[in-house]
Amino acid sequence: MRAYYFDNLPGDQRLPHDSNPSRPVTTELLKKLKVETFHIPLTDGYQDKIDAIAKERGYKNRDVINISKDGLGDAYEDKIKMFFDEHLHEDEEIRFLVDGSGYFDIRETPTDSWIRIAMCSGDLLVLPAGIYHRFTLDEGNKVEAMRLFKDEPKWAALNRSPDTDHNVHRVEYLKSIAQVA
Ligand code: KMT
Ligand code: NI
Repeated sequence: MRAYYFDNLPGDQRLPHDSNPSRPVTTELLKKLKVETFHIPLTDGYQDKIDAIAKERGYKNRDVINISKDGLGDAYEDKIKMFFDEHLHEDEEIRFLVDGSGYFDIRETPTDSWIRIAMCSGDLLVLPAGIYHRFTLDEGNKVEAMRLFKDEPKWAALNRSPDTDHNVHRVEYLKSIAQVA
């Protein structure tokens, strides 16, 4: 897992969009934004480690999604577009990459800059409810991701709009990261 500021240049979303020189983002900054990352090597027993995290954090359900042309078939183009539309969820988004690699872009507050998180297999990412983000495959064109859910899968993506700025989960998120002066 590596994080850096997105360069904001036009071009294929699957390219790294790193800056020259790169502007790295630390796990401490991600933590301030309530974004958590873990790495669980895909060696023997990794499933037990996932189970332990899931138990500790109360993630009750899970599934695996294969994001690739083969995995998504006719839905491929639509899904790729949908994932890259800036959105929020009313619940945490928890993803563990079982195979492949891809990018999660998250919005920094208060700058509204994009931070790109480059994820490889074995990386686990927890995005808080209410954070604006998007996802894209990289040039490898394949991600197999385990999606963990706290309760019933509730994966409505709310695309960013003036309305979502007032969404209660958005407002709570902003409160949760506010600095005490
Ligand atoms: C989402 O909601 O942003 C996603 O599920 C992205 C695909 S999971 C790697
Ligand atoms: Ni999402």
